[in-house]
Amino acid sequence: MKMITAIVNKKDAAEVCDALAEERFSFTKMATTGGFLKSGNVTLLMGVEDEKVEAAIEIIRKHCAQRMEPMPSVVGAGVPAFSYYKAEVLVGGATVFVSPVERFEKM
Ligand code: 2BA
Repeated sequence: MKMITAIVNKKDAAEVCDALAEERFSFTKMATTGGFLKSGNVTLLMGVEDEKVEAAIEIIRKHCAQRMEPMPSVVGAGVPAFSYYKAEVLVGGATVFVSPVERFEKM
């Protein structure tokens, strides 16, 4: 079994979750915040059998779009505004980590 941790744009989250549920994947949806843009995104935790990992990733890939997002003028404490030379960043489609699961139990 693997744990898929998928960080998706909140604009794509509903569609991704519907598509995963339709294919009977189990997942936990968490409201998260990107460290750089400090705007909301959604993180999905999915315990997935090894042979279904690629299918899950394909669903995520299919439903997550790349988009340009505006950068805040100040991105951290003490950091001066620099949006005048880079006003937008390319975000997504999704950021996906696949990790081994040592043990899985439901009780
Ligand atoms: P954020 O941290 O808000 O980052 C949003 C986008 O800003 C990133 O898109 C990337 O294009 C840009 N960005 C991030 N850090 C940057 C930096 N230090 N300098 C310049 N540009 C930077 P994505 O790469 O598609 O990431 C989307 C979201 O996925 C991120 O939101 C973060 O929540 C998560 N993420 C991405 N890579 C990660 C990683 N290695 N570990 C944990 N979370 C990650």
